Amino acid sequence: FSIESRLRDALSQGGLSLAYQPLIHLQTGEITGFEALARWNDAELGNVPPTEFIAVAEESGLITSLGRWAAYEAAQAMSRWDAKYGQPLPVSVNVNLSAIQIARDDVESMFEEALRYAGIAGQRMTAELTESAIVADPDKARKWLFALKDLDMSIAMDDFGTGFSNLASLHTLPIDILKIDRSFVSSMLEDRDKAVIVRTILSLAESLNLKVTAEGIENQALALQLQNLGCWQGQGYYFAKPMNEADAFDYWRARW
Ligand code: G
Ligand code: G
Ligand code: MN
Ligand code: NA
Repeated sequence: FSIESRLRDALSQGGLSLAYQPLIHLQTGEITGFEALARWNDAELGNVPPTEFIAVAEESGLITSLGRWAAYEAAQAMSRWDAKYGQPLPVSVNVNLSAIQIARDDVESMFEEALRYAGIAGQRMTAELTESAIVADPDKARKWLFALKDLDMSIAMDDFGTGFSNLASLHTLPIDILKIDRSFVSSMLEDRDKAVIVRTILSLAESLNLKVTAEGIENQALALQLQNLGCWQGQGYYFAKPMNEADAFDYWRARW
């Protein structure tokens, strides 16, 4: 309860921030974008892990304002990077959506307003959602997913492989990217079963014409293996940890 009221204050007083983790094109090494990850450093509680405060936000209903804040903040960060660089950076930002947030809010107008407010093209923003967000209400999902496509946004399925997947929906809904969960990726070189799952997801994605991001790439051997398997994009501590807005810009600038 006390965490909830402190989170409410943090949301209204600018106490949250976003950290940005690079997304790397595995064949070229280029930085294609960043995943935006919420961070909360509270004066009394210290650094509260996102899994903890996201859960509190979902239980309390604060997830609607947290989600809106994240979409606006991510779009405005891009516009601040553009201003610093003098022209639009060729990168996109991935914003995470909670299934509970989606059920309660109009994410279509949220993104439309956030993009318009910051003056950012929709093609520079990707929505990350989990399978549960679709399973909960497939008809509603169809409507807002197509609405995000009308904004030129991309759609990524987060934590892919861990949830209940209706494989038909991958084909009938406008999903662009599968993010293979790091529980499969990080141990795929030692664990044959994990490697089989990763290869199966890659071949499923190829058949359905979807792009794949491998999460949890923690060393060079994994990066090379996924590159050899033809995986499109990678993310993980081997490339970079999530970093603040200024460091993310410098990271991009130094490699561009
Ligand atoms: O790196 P990390 O510990 O930041 O993230 C932990 C979890 O919190 C991840 O599953 C991530 O998707 C989730 N998360 C981080 N930021 C957000 C956010 O802005 N909105 C939602 N819904 N989830 C987030
Ligand atoms: O569920 P989601 O994919 O949004 O979660 C992203 C989370 O994964 C963040 O907490 C981020 O810090 C974490 N993460 C990113 N790269 C790695 C990695 O290489 N190894 C591990 N263990 N965690 C990672
Ligand atoms: Mn994610
Ligand atoms: Na994930």
